[in-house]
Amino acid sequence: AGLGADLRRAVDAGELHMVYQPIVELPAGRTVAVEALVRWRHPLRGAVPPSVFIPVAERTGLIVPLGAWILRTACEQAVRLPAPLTVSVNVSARQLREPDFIASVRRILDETGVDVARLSVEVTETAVFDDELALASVRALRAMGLRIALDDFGTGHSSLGLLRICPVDVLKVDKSFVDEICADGPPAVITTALLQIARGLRLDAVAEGVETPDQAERLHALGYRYAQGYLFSRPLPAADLERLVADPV
Ligand code: G
Ligand code: G
Ligand code: MN
Ligand code: NA
Repeated sequence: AGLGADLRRAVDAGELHMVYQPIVELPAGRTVAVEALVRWRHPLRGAVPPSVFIPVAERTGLIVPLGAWILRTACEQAVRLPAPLTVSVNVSARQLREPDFIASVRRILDETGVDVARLSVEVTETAVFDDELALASVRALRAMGLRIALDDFGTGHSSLGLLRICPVDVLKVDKSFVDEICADGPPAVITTALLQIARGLRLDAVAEGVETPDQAERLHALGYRYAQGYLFSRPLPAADLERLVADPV
């Protein structure tokens, strides 16, 4: 069977689970938030990465029930984490365009009893670019009290004009820019510029994909306050995350 049919079966069979990657405050590395990321352990294929199955789910429309399951699971996790830790959930373009999306979010918030202040959604520039339906959903989420993060910032259909029409609280600066940073390398022109934009607009900036102490030091020196990446932690299963935040090292 194709991946689409397999994925439909997998959702029902409980083969999917969520992992959570810490977003930390520099320089100490205290966890202030987590990003929820979905994982699929296929009984035969092994681990299928979301970069493979999320596009399939978007194409087939399965992202709608899958996205609802992801949001519900992340909300249940947020309830179990100590305040003021927030949970950030990726939402795809297809979900944002679904007429029922906002009603479904409302239902999940009600049923899980999560405080909306503990919840962010991550959307890409491309998802909201030139799409009034998607923009309306983002505005509705913001009006409900969720924080909005622009994911992979700088790599999509970038238009700085988007920052004027789309409500945003957090810029997530893409790993590809962070990769260019090293202590004795050329000046980090794009990461510097993106931080200035965030500051000017009073947004938080998160540097993504930080892998080396060198990058973390340089980001801190540039003025970055928040970072995420394998240097601090891989995405963790719920139990490991709960241990980490209960007993920080
Ligand atoms: O976790 P990983 O780095 O393998 O994710 C690869 C891609 O899949 C990223 O672009 C990420 O945003 C996306 N992704 C991971 N988890 C989710 C999810 O729960 N929902 C959606 N819509 N995308 C996700
Ligand atoms: O597109 P999005 O930013 O949502 O994707 C996040 C993805 O990046 C997650 O799948 C996560 O596994 C991956 N990721 C997080 N930190 C690092 C890192 O330090 N290095 C690499 N290569 N990938 C990372
Ligand atoms: Mn993300
Ligand atoms: Na990203």
